[in-house]
Amino acid sequence: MTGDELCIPIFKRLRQDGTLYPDDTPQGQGNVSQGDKSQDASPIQRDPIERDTALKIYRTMLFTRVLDERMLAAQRQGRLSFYMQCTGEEATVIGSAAALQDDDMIMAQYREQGALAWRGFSCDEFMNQMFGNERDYGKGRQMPIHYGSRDLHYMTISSPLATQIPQATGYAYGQKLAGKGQCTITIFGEGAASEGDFHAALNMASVHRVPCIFLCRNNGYAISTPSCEQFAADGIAPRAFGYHMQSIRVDGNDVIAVYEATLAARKIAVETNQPILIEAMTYRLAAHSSSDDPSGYRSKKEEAIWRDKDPILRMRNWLEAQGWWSEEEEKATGDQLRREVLESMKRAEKLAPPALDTLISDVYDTPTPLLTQQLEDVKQHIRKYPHAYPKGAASMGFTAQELEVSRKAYQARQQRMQSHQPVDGGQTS
Ligand SMILES: Cc1ncc(C[n+]2csc(CCOP(=O)(O)OP(=O)(O)O)c2C)c(N)n1
Repeated sequence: MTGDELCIPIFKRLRQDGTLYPDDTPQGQGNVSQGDKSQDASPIQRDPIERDTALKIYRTMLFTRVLDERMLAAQRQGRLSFYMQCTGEEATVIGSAAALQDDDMIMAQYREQGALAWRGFSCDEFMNQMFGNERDYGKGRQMPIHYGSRDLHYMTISSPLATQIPQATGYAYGQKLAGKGQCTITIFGEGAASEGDFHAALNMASVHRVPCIFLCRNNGYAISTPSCEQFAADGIAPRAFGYHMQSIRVDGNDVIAVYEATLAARKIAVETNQPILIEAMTYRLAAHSSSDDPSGYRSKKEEAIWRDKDPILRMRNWLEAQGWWSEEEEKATGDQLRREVLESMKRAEKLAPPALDTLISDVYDTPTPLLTQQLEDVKQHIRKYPHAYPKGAASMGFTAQELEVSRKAYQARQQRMQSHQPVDGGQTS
C-alpha cells in the first residue's frame, strides 16, 4: 500500500463572503479522525464563536496586521535590524490561541506574534523586544521577534527550527504529572516538520500520552522551498497516524474552523491525555522575512489568488453579516492601532540599552570567573575608547563631554598613526 488513496479532507466552516457552509456538517467531514466516535467535535452551534470572543479575535488580527506593516516599514527605514510578518496566517495563529485556556503553554516558531497579542502582550512589550532596550525581558540578546513571556505562558522563541516541538512534548508530560488540566500547544511550519525533532516529538508524545496539540502552519513555503519539494505525501496531517495519534486538517484562513478544531483538540488532549496533530492550510502572504524577496521564486498571480482568501477579510465579512462590526468601527480601530504602534515605537527607540553587566548574566546561573574577567576586560576597553562604544559607554555613565574628549583624543591618535609618528611618544595608546 503506498498510501496514495489517503487524502485527508479539509475542515471548513466559513466561506470568503462571510457566510457559513449550509448545514451542520463541516465541509469535507473533517472531524477529528481516527478516534472513537464519541470524541468527534461537538455539534456546531448557531453562533460558532460567541460575540465578545469573536470581536477580541478580530481586533487582535487587526493589531497583528498593523504591527507587521509598521515594523516592516521601520526595518526598511533602518530603524530595526530584522522583521518577520504573520500576514495571511492570522486566523491560524489567533483562532487557535483563542481556543485555549490562558495558562496553557504556547511553544511557537517565530511567526506567531498574534498568539502572544491574544494573551495580552502589550504593544510596548513587543517594541521593547524588537529594539532590545533595557525593558526587553530578553535583555536585548536575541534578534527581533524572538519574544517570550513567563507571565503569559509563552515560551521564548529561538531560531533553530523545530527544537521547541520535543520540548513541548516534555512540557506537556509535566502538565500531565501535575494534573491541573492544562495542555501545551506547539506551533511550527511545514518546513520545520521535516526536522528530526518533529518525529521524535510525536512519537514520544504518543507513547507517553501527553496533552499536547501539534499545530502545523502549512503556508506553502519554507523560505523559497515550496511544499511540493518539502514532502511527497499528503502533507503533514497523515503523519499522525503512523504514531497512532489523531489528526485533523483545517482551512487555516477560516478562523471558525481553526477555533473549533483547536477547542475539540484541547478537550481530547486534556480529558484523555492524548496528543493531537492539526494541520492548518494557509499561505504566507508576505516575504519570509525582511531579508527575503519572494518575487524570485513565486508569481504575483499566485499571491493574488491567496490575497483574495485573506483571513481578516473573511472574518470581517462574517462579523458584518452578524451585525457585530461596521465600516466605521473598522476605520476607527485601524486609525487607533496605527497611532498606538507608532507612539509605542517612538518610546521604545528612546530607551537605553540593557546594562553592560547583563552581557554575562544568565549564561550560567552565576557567572564563572572567566566570564567575570572577560567582562572586566571589555569595561577597560570601553573606558579607553568610550566614543567607539556609544551605547556601552552610555551605560557606564560617561557624560557627553567625556565622550567628546575621548573622541578628539582618538582622532588625534589616528592622525599621528597615519603620518607614521610614534603613538603617544612611543608608549602604547
Ligand atoms: C535547524 C534550522 N535549519 C535551518 C534554519 C533556517 N531557516 C529559518 S526559517 C526556515 C524556513 C522554515 O519554514 P517553515 O517551517 O515552513 O516556516 P515558515 O517560515 O514558512 O513560517 C529555515 C530553513 C533554521 N533556522 N534552523
